[in-house]
Amino acid sequence: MSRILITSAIPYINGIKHLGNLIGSQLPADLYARYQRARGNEVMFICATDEHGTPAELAAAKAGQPVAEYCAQMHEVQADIAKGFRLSFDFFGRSSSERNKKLTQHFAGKLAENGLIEEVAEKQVYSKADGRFLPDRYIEGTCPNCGYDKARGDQCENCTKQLDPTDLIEPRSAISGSTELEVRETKHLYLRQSRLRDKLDAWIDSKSDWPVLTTSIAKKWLHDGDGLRDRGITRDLDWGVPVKKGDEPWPGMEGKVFYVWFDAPIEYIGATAEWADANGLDDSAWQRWWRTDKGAQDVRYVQFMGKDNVPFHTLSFPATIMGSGEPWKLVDYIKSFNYLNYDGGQFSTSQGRGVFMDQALSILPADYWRWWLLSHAPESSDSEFTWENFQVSVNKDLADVLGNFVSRVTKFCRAKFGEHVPAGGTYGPAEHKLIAELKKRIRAYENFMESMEIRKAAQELRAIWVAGNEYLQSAAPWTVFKEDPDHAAAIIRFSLNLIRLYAVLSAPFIPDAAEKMLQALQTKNDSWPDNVEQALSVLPAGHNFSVPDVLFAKISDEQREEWQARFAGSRD
Ligand code: B3M
Ligand code: ZN
Repeated sequence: MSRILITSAIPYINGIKHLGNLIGSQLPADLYARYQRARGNEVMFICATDEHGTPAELAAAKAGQPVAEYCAQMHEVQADIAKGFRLSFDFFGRSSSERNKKLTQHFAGKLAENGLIEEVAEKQVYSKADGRFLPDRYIEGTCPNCGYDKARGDQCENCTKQLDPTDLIEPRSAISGSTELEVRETKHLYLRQSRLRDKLDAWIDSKSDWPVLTTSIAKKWLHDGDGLRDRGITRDLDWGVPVKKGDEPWPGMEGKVFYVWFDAPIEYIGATAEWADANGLDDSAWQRWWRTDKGAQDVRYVQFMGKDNVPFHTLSFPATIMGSGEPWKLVDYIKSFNYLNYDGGQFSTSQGRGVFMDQALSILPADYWRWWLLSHAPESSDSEFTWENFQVSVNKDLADVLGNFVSRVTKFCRAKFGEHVPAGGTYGPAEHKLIAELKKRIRAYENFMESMEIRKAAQELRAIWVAGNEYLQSAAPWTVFKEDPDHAAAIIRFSLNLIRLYAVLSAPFIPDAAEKMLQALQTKNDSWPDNVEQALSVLPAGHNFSVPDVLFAKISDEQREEWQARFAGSRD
């Protein structure tokens, strides 16, 4: 049994995420977590809301709520939606937790002890109209790297470059739109990550098995850019982790907070500590996942994120961990994703374009979305959601192939043999041929799941469903029954066992349907098919079952057109 720590990038607290966000981190992380649990491994799957900094402050101001209250409320909203999508976090934490505050201050203290923090008198953009400094997202303008005109003060969404507000061309205030800006002096802490360049470089070089998308972004900012220049890790904001050196005050830094991107990844650790607290466990329970001197040397740590988050996870966060000089667990594998586009354009939170997580669940159950999103994950390039493609995928893969198989087998059995697994006959050449094919395909499926090649895993799973359908079609128990009911009984016994096998294999993708299939078969046996022959004899003759309700309803053309029109504009 292995121990696997899985984290998904933690979504900003400001508002409900769209389907592009979901497939960019949380959903593939959930797939992997479910699969690893099904294989009997010990999994710790962590996510949280990212609650600090300008995104939270701006959204709370817009909602007319105090920021703490806004965050508490939005955390519950996001937690509910995550449940709706069956995201199986072991814990869904909050970066504003006491745990994260203490850990963030602890790391800052260690970095300072190790000479990796510098106090810099810095020039910052000040808005006269707003009467305040404008850090990060409080300021927008044109990206000096790619020319995108809606770049934010902390990062360009378009080219992923990390920015400082003073880098922007033609800057304007995100609060008032004012361009009456001036540069004033203020003091901030800088993380001297450039000192860790060689260490980071060697570390990334040692990760030859990482996806190209991950290493190419890391290398780009390590070498061609100034991605590793020393960066400010404090801000003139009210909302955030107060700047302290461990438990000690930090003279000159009163009233300032840490930058949201400094404390956000630390929340992966913070949320694991929150998990221990919530379960009445002591510190050793979370430390065995995070401290290599306390058990985490045996842990494999995998992170999931969209490509825009890669620089922070390959450079800044590892710099924090390495720079602490303490034995914290570094990530072993980073699975990153391109973007999912929406119907000829981009999903956009700011413009309300696309389908948002709550809206998706209001029209169809989670499994429909999970299947489409995972089987079209933007792995090697950006991918696109269209309603036509969604309709085809759901109707063919889920309704015609899987759903139809389950329905035909259970209904035919009920009609001819009753609602129990029929006795008689034996498995013959057709069954053994399918077993041989399944053996190959299941091993391939396992390999793709292990290596997180999600589209290929989905393709293999679909092929496994198709193989069962083809078997049933050619075995034709409805014809055989007239001449040789015993033979028909063997075909149906085999097919009912296939349904159980499908439930087990499909559960990471479509957990609700898998659960319904097992319930209909009245079995709790969800053991992984290490041995395919045995797996197809789990349900013995005489075992009772019931015919389940339709697993997947088809999407009609009318529905598709209605949704297409409904989601054509922007939200609100
Ligand atoms: N909240 C960005 C995002 O939601 C940011 C990720 C933090 S991961 C530590 O895409
Ligand atoms: Zn750019």
